[in-house]
Amino acid sequence: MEFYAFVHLSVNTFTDQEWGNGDEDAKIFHPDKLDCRQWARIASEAGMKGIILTAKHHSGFCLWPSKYTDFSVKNSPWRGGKGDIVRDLANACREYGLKLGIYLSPWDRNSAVYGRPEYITYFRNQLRELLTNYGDIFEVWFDGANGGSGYYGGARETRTIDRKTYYDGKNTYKLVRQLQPKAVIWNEGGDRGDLRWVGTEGGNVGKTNWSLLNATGDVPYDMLHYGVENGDSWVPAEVNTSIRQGWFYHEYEDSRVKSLPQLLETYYSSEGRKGTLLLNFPIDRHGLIHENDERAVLEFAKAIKAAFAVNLAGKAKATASNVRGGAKKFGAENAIDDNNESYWATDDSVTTARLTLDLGRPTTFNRFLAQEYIWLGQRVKAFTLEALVGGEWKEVAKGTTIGYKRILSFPAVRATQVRLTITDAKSCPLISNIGVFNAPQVLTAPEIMRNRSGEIKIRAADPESVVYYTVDGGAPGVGSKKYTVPFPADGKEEVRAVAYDSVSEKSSPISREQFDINRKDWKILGKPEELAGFRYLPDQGWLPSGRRGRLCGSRCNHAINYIVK
Ligand code: FUL
Repeated sequence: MEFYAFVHLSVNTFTDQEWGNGDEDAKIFHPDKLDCRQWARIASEAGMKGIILTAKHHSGFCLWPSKYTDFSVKNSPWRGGKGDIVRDLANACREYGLKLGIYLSPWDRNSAVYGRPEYITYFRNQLRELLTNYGDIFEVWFDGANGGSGYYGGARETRTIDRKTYYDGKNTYKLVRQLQPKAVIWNEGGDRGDLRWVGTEGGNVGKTNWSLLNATGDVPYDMLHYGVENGDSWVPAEVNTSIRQGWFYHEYEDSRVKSLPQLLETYYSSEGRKGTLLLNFPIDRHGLIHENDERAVLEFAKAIKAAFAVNLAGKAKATASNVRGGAKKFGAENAIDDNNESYWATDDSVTTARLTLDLGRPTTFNRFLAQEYIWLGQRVKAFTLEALVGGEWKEVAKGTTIGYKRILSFPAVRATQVRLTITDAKSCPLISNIGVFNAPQVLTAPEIMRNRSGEIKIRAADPESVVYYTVDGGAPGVGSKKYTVPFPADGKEEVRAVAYDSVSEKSSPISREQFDINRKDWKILGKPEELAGFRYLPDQGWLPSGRRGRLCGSRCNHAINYIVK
């Protein structure tokens, strides 16, 4: 699936909370412009392959009219209680050629029976509704957040469960297999599913990433994040993260949607490390993906498309140090034939091998992509990448696991040949695809910051961009000062900066920051008795008691927290 969407929507969208308590009034749920076709259109335009919906989050509120509870859309004013969001989304997904996935929170802060055996029956009844009434489901997501305080039918207490035994995962999974045999089950590692959590919601999985876990035993962070090299069960990593800080919509995050550089970093740290990427959109109170999120994801999709538009290895001449039985079927050229079903393979006993691509002429590139023929397992443990620059082999990158897809980024090199050396593998390597790309620089406006000691730091989104800046209010460009290291600037400053790609001769938008006198240079003016609106507390220093005034005189030894220049 590679890249697919998560959408979070529930009653707590309307209370501005990340987790609903379960005591919300269903009447607050009124996404007046809800349009699942908008979600599906955006997901499809972004190149995503499916959408997973929080059919029921921890609040217990159901986005479909479940027969088993009143706490659902049927008692909300939305569409007069006649609506069904799961149905709408199933239809929209069908229209846009996307797959539908279901998130059903095992923890239910509304249910009176949560924590008792009856709840498992309730939970499975709901699962059955979702897995029978809406067509094919590609993924079932069982959240790991489990037990705690809640409404619980009015009990308003804290309920804890033994997460290892309470849900009887084995039998719940049986139900999923029976109702949706093709669906994959995600969980946070406990009852092994088909996909695993990666131990963080930060948007990254380990650079070393094995798709294996052991079928039994605990799964600590390291196993979730890096997998288990010699594990006995196939449980690949799914990287789930949100396009904003929160999973649910909060208006105050409208201006904090992840930037292009942040999303690209997520991409290279998830899909680029053999994980799938499940990117969340918090649905807003109108029932829509906010325009800022839409803009961000489409810009991101465009940047990825541009980065991997042309495989510069596509027409190369491929040779290998060893080919299984010398057979054409396993020849090096299979790694660049644009067909993931064919692969380069070595003899059984050969676990170190080299594949060389002659690019025919000097070629500039900064990305390397490799894929193993994953149907026969994950094998590569370590590899290096070298480029023939000016007649000499130069190491440009190295990595550990490859798996389904590994992408390495490095400063652009201009070379006539490139070679992949597998230095260690669990058994003979099988490489189905290799790509060499020259990703255009990401030219977003550079970030300008000043640290506590007064130094200005400028950071371009792309480490290869050249940064030019001015401090006199003038427009920066080639010919202005070139930024190399942080520079001191204690006084009032206006810094403007631009990132520049010397190859394409393109520039980023200009960023501009105004700094006031640095804190460390703030001076104390006036005398303590002159302080208007401030109180001195011996243990806390000066605190504003309403409005700002002039502050303590320079002869005063009091600890001062608030100082006016
Ligand atoms: C977490 C939940 O607690 C969050 O609210 C969110 O649904 C996230 C995807 O999983 O564990």
